[in-house]
Amino acid sequence: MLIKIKRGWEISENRVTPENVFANRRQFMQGALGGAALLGVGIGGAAFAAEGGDPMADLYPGKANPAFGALERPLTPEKLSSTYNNFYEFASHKQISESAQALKTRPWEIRIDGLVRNPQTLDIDRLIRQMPLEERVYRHRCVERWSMVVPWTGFPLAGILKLADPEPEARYVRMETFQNPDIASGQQQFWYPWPYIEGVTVEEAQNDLAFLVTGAYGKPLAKQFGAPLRLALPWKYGFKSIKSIVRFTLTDARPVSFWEQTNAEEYGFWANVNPQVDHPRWSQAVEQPLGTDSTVPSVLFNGYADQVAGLYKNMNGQNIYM
Ligand SMILES: Nc1nc2c(c(=O)[nH]1)N[C@H]1C(S)=C(S)[C@@H](COP(=O)(O)O)O[C@H]1N2
Ligand SMILES: [Mo]
Repeated sequence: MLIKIKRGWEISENRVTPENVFANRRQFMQGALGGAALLGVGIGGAAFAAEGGDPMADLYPGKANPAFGALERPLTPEKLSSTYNNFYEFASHKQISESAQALKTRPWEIRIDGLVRNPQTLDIDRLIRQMPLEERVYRHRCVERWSMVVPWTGFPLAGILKLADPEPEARYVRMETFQNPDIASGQQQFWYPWPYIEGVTVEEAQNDLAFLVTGAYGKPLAKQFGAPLRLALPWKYGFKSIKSIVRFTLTDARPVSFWEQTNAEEYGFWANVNPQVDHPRWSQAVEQPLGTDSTVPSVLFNGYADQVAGLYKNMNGQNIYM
C-alpha cells in the first residue's frame, strides 16, 4: 500500500503564489531575526561560539574562483538563506535553523567504500585540510520553485574519487547523510526512508561543477546548510544536493534516492532543471528568488548548460529532467 504523506513541496498551485509564501516568510523573519538581533549574534555564529569555535575557521573565506563568480542575479542575503531551509531530518518545514543547532558536527567521520581500491574512513578536518578550498557563487533551484544564489566554499567532488581510486566497474557515487533520530527529530517520522540518500554517475561526479561544500558566506558551513559537508549540484533540482554527508560509496547499481524511494512518480534520479518539463503537480517555467516578491524565468540546466549538457548527449529515452 502506498502511504500518502505530505511533503513540503506538496503545495497546490495557489499556495505557491508569491503573496502567500512571502507573507508567511516575512512573519517568520520578523520573529526569528528579531530574536537573533537582540542577542547580537547570528544563529550560526552563536553555535560556533558555543562549541568553542570551528576548528577550520582559519580557512575561510576561501579564495574566490572567478570562473564561478559573476552571475546576473544578486546574492541571496545570508539572513534569508540561513533561515529558510529544507532539511527534513529536523522537520518537514523550512524553519529548522534553530533545531538544526543540535547536530554535533565534531568529531565527524567520512567513510569512503564500495568499488574502490582505497576504502578509508577519514576525520572531516583531515579531509578539509588536504583539499584545495575555493569560493564559488552558485545558483540553487529547488524543485518547489524557490531559488537562491549563494557563495559556497569547498572543493570539487572529484577530489573524493581521487582519494577512493574507483574500480573500473564503479558507475555511480552513492552518498548518505547521518542518522541520529535522538538529535534529528524528523528522523522519528518512520514513514520516510532514512537515512537521506542521493546519487550521481561517476561522470557527473567528475564534472568540475559538482562541488562539496564546507563553508558559505565566507565562514564554516552553518548547521542548517548541512555542515560539516554537503553537496552542491547547481544544474539539478536542489534535493540532489545532499547535506551532512557521512559516506560515499562507489557502486555499479544506480542508487535510489530518499525522494525517489518516497515518490518515484515525481522525483527521479536525474532531476536536471528544465523549465519546459513540468513537475506532475506544477509548472517549472518560473522560480521565485528568496527575498523577492516576483518570479523570474527558470533556465535549462539552471544556467549551466555549457558545462553539463554534454553529460547527457546519448541518453535518448530516459527522462533526464525528472
Ligand atoms: N540530508 C538532506 N539533504 C538535503 C535535504 C534534506 O532534507 N536532507 N533537502 C534538499 C533540498 S529539497 C534542498 S532545496 C536543499 C536545501 O538546501 P538549503 O537549506 O541549504 O537551502 O537541500 C537538499 N539536501
Ligand atoms: Mo528542494
